Amino acid sequence: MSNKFITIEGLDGAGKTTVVYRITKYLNKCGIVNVVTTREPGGTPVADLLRVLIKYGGPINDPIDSISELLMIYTARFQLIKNVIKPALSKGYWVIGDRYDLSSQAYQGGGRGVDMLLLHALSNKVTSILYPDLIFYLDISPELSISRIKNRIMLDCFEQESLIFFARVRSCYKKLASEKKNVIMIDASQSLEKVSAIIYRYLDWWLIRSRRKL
Ligand code: T5A
Repeated sequence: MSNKFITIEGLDGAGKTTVVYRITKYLNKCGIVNVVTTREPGGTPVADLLRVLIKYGGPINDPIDSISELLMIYTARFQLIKNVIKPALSKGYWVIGDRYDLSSQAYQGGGRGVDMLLLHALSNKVTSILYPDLIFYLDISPELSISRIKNRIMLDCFEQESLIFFARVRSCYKKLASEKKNVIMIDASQSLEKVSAIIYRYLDWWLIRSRRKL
């Protein structure tokens, strides 16, 4: 456990990308400059190719099955862990991840309803290799999620999903947040300033805790 692998989770539009940026700036302000950020799916040449397929689907005559989607997501994640996250952590860098394994459990497990045996096998494999030290789950309603993303020029497959789909994803996220260790659930319907202030407080606590363990 490095204490340096933090991931951000939540529905589309929850504010993950914004928070990853703010955490990085905050760590820099605290004198921590070696910070790598990741965004899933993606982050290596192979994972970025898969990101396009995962987000926009296959051609009309070859639509992507939900099991294939799951396998692609995990392929992308394994590439990212092996070629980016692990090497960064082993050099002593902090890694701030925009999505990680809880996303697959919430979207593919909760949203798509894929075969849970397969999902758990993949998830257990990934989390046994690397489990985040700290996870911020930004909780918003499906309605707020859709209202924050609806004006985008191009919506991906997930962003076009129904309220019911997002409700299933959220309820799975909330269940996971209550069961898993090191998950901090934050009401992300609050202003960005309030959400950031809560996260900075946790980071202060986390930094003190990490330094004591050195
Ligand atoms: N996926 C991914 C799976 O199904 N399974 C998986 O295992 C993985 C890893 C990725 C898609 O892939 C799926 C889920 C996703 O749909 P993506 O484009 O990377 O696609 O999508 P997201 O990761 O969801 O990124 P988004 O950009 O859609 O959402 P963010 O990053 O949560 O939100 P952000 O920071 O871009 O903010 C969105 C807008 O809201 C505002 C921001 O300013 C911005 O305009 N905002 C706030 N406004 C008011 N108050 C706040 N507190 C705000 N926070 C943000």
